Amino acid sequence: MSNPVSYHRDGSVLVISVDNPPVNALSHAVRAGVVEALTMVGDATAVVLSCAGRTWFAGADITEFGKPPMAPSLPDMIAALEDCPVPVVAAIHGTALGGGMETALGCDFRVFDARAKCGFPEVDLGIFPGAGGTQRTPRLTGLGPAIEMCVTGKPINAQKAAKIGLADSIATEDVLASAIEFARSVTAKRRIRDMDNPEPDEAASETWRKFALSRRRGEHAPLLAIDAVEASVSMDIDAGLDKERDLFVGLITGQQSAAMRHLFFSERMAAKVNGLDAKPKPVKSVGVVGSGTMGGGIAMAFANAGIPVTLFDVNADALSAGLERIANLYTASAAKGRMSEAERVARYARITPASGYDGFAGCDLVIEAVFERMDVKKAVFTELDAACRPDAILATNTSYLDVDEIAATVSDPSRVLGMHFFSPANVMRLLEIVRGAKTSGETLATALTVSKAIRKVGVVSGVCHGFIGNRMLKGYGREAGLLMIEGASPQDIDAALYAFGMPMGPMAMADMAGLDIGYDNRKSLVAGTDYEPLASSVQDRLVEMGRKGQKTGAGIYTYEAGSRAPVPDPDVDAMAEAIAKEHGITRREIGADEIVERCILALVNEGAMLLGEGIAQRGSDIDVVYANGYGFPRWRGGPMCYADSLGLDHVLERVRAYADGPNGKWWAPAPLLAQLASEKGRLSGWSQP
Ligand code: 3H9
Repeated sequence: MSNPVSYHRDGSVLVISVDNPPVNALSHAVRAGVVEALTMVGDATAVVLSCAGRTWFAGADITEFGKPPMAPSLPDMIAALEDCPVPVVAAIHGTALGGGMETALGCDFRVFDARAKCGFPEVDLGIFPGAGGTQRTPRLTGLGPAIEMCVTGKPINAQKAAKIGLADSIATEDVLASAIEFARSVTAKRRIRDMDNPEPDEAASETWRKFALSRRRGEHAPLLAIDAVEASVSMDIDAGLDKERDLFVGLITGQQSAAMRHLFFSERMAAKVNGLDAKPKPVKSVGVVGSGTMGGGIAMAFANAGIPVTLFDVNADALSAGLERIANLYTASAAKGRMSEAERVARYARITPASGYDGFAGCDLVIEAVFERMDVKKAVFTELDAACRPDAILATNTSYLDVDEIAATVSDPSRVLGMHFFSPANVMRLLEIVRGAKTSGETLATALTVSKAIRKVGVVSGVCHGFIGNRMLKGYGREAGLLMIEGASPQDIDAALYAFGMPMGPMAMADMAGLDIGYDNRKSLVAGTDYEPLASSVQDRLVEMGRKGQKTGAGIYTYEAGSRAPVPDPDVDAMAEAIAKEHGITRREIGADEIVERCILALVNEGAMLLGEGIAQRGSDIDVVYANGYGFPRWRGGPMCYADSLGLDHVLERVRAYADGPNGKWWAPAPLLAQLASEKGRLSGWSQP
């Protein structure tokens, strides 16, 4: 491999350039090259460190984590920058992230391109800055901003970086030329390690601890990041760096970081489909049929990404209401400072209402988001077939229905596929891309590219009832429903799964979604074959009483007017008790461990089942679906990764035990689970041969 580091003199300045595509990760060759280049200072009066390509260093090389360390380490390289006898200036463009930002802090000065950003996203990998970021940042910014950056992981722009002391200058023209100019003007080094300790800031520590405990619940890294940054107040820099390293090593060798790194790579891998070499078609304008919550959210997702949208609804009043809802959402976002006024106006202006299907005549892609009923969907696709260009891609947003049956209604089914968004579609990152039997490679490749363009994580699924996510959820909901009959209260079930790390338990979730959705969906299924009727018996009775969940003020829980806080209802416990009696079931105390085990292993077994059937391409794709669409705790890596962490032998043994139990017919072990358990394989690492 050619050396990614080169250097040349620009007058009195030594310019070191790094070129390690795609994101200039600080791999071993880069670190070694920079250390070596720094020995070439000679009679130079200053050094400029710069990167080629699209960005400054995007961080340590994550692919090296978990492998034996190779000197020089990142801290060694940063020490070499600090020890350089002349001032070193960082010329930052793109994103200076993680170890990349720490490298910049090892330099004496930082010149930012006006569009550059910097941040510490390590927390999303289950770690925190481990190459001095927790000690050097607060010496420049004070404690609060340093903690905020480490705990939220959110990058800040160059202007904010200048405001809090991280950027010394902002270049409006060429950043390298500006940095060289800057380097000529500096006369002395200004190492952060020689600066005073920051002042304590108890209020900031307290605020961000609270934030970490609620918004990053269950994660170790954010709280330890606060401990590390706080150490900068009282410890000298070397003692602080030692403390940072000790805590960092504990995190990077732990299960949480392994799980979050697994998701990092899995999310990028999901976009790659085995054997797909077709080129995507350009998508410059999109149509959406149906202006309800889902259709509106989909329209916003495209408008937010700069893609013009035509929105149509057969019901003119619904269309006006949908547009008004979109306008209100944009106004609320702008009021909260999430977008500028100009941006609000521009995004809304990208959505054009249409008065008929002929409004889609110029669209490259049209997405149907109407009522979840096969006859309605088919009627829409027949209209689309007549109104759209023959090469336009037609997508259905169905969550359960057979995409092949829908595709059969159009003259060329190769241009049909499912694009299953998650609500709210303008916010949720997951997009299930459902490949029908006749979907062409070009259609699939286009949907994957569109997914990235609208900043979603696209995961490809085959056709089956509920695709990857909702099909697996069936087992999870089934066990929750059965546990309620067997003796666990709804609040016990929700508390156990919340403690496991889910954002809310299945009972509260069912109430939020509306109990009637499952009820209606079950009508087209066969009780006892497709689903376990006992598991939904309480919910069925509730729906028949008009208790459909939050929207009717009562479901499994009751809700005070205007509140979303679930209030346990003894009538529901009594109902579960009565049903148990009718079925001759003796109710018993059920602990949190059993609740979690049954609900989560039901997910795992179903996941292994659909991997074996070829519905999902890889185990890691399933993890991506669950982490991005269903709130599965990222620090557990997704259900497949979690099963691997338990050990597949153990998982199989427990699944077999449930298969021998009273609801055993639903627990037949997935053949792939049995196979991988015997081969000492991993579900999260498995992919279709
Ligand atoms: C760290 O720095 C620890 C230190 O504090 C302490 C150390 C002692 N390493 O995302 P993209 C690959 S931890 C290796 O699609 P984009 C990525 O897998 C690090 N590879 O591009 C993909 O590969 P492929 C802290 C990396 O334009 C390709 O680059 N830093 C790394 O949408 C393109 O990636 C971070 O967490 C890496 N660090 O977004 C930043 N980063 O093509 C992580 C990327 O084979 N990176 N790759 O699938 C990012 O957030 C985004 O990649 C970035 C570009 C915003 C930079």
